[in-house]
Amino acid sequence: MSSEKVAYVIDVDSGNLQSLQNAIEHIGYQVKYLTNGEELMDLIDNNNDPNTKLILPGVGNYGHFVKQVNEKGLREPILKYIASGKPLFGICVGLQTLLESSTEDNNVSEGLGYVEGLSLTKFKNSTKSVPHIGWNNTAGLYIQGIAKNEASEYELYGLNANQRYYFVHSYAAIIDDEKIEKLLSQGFNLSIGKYGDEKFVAAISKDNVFATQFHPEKSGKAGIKIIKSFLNGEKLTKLDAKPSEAPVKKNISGLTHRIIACLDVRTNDDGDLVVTKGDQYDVREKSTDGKSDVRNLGKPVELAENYYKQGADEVTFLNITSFKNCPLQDLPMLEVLKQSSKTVFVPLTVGGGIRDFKQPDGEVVSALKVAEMYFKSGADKVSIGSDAVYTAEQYYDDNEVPSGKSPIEMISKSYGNQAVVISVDPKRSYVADPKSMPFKCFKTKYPGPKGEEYCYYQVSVKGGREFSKKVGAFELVTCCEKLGAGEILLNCIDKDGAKNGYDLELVDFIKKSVNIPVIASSGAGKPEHFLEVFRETGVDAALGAGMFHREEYKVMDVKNYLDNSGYAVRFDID
Ligand code: 1PR
Repeated sequence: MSSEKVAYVIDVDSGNLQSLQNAIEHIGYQVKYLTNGEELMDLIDNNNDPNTKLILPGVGNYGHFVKQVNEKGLREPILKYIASGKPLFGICVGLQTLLESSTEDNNVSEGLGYVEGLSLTKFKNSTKSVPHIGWNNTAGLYIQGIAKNEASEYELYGLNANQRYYFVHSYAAIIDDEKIEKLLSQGFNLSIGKYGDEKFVAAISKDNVFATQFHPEKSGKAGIKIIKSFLNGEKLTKLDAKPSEAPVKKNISGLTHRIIACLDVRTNDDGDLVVTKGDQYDVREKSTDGKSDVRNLGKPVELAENYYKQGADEVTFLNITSFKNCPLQDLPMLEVLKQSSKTVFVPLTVGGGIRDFKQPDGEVVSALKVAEMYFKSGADKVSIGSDAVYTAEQYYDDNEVPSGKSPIEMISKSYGNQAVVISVDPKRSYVADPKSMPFKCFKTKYPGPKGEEYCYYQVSVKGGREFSKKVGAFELVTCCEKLGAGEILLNCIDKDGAKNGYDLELVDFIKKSVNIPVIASSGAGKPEHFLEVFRETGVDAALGAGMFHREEYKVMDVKNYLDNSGYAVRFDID
């Protein structure tokens, strides 16, 4: 008999399963994918191993996912598998599918109904960013047979009440005390999350079924522990230490501010793929001998792993130049993603060149297909820069009517809003009279060279080399949000590499312009700058590059500083 340990994973072509596969393999299991009802029925009928483990992962749009489940004949087989008593683990949309229904998609609303009376609704965005993206902890753990005040002394499938896990979703099973009581009376265990003033189901389990709204495969070592506990059948574990002695620094509850490490990647003049870093987007060394080599700060895969180990909540790769005359399948960034996702178990974003791609033979490959190749290589999100500007220009030219065909719309429709980040490359311009400008301006505390009291931000394409005459930063981000973008990565050409802090006025201006999360970027030089941008602007995440590459600070220095200042940050388990 083979000693191979196998995890079966349902694959209905939705989102990035590579990360889950990497996490499962990291634990020592092989992955076997099941792509339709017949294959699952075969597993139910012919596999007598009581240790069979099935995972139902889902990313992105609920309607798209449930439609795939239905069309591939999986609805009845999944329910039959559950009835067989063998273990099932639902992840994210996998959890959502176990519920009764959702309001996310008008055409497909009916879930599997395993959890009766529970439906999905959208988080309210009046006081918080939606999607809910980032690291959150449980605001209440309920385990059958264990007193409420003792539940945090236990781990449910490795889920620790004090630990933080990575969430990314706009819809949730929003719940109140009455519904919690009802589910408890039906025999469910629950982990309840809190986002703003809304409570939602973060994890649920009963008998042989366990499901999480968060992504364990993207939740660092704490998440790997959950997958391992499920695969090894470790349902309930009593912790040795009391919660106060658990390996978690401070238990400030709720969503943390994310600290992101960014790697600008390109080939240098010797043809090597390197992480580089610019000053106001100029990545070449200034030397007196007339040579101006591309600054080389290390290797992308090595640095990414390094930052993961230092505690980065996410890693972003920006391919800052196009790889000309390179067939799509040979793009070096695909391999970077493939390798990095084997060792980095937090979300990975890739940007640069997410647009319709012209192959050397002239064939044009759609931006959706390009994004899909990155997702399949291990990326969780793609970031769109230049193409977002062109899309916004077209949108305003068309009297604000969406074409339905832009990469932002196409990718977010297939992979969910959370998978589409807009990378903005703005530069400040001063103006004396805001009415003279077609772009939204604001009054600045720092007047321009001629005493101009107002400013706006031009947006650039091609890495800061050309500026749009049709849209400014406000017009760009508001348009992209309407078209389906899930997050804004807000760079700033003036501040890039300057090490003197973020452009707080810009960050505040953009944060107030949209309801989706905003990542502040450009200018971080020390941990104090992170605190400053979170305190002054309420931005959701902040990114650093040069200060980490030059090894002036580690990611953990920033986190410790924020933690000591009373800000919630994520610390992984040892
Ligand atoms: O236009 O969709 O192909 O995407 C190109 C991407 O590459 C965009 O996201 C654009 O921001 C980026 N990019 C292009 N050229 C450069 C350059 O530097 N010459 N990098 C570039 C932009 C900004 C951040 C940087 C922060 C933090 N760099 O990536 O990491 O400014 O730096 P700091 O903390 O050291 O100040 P498309």
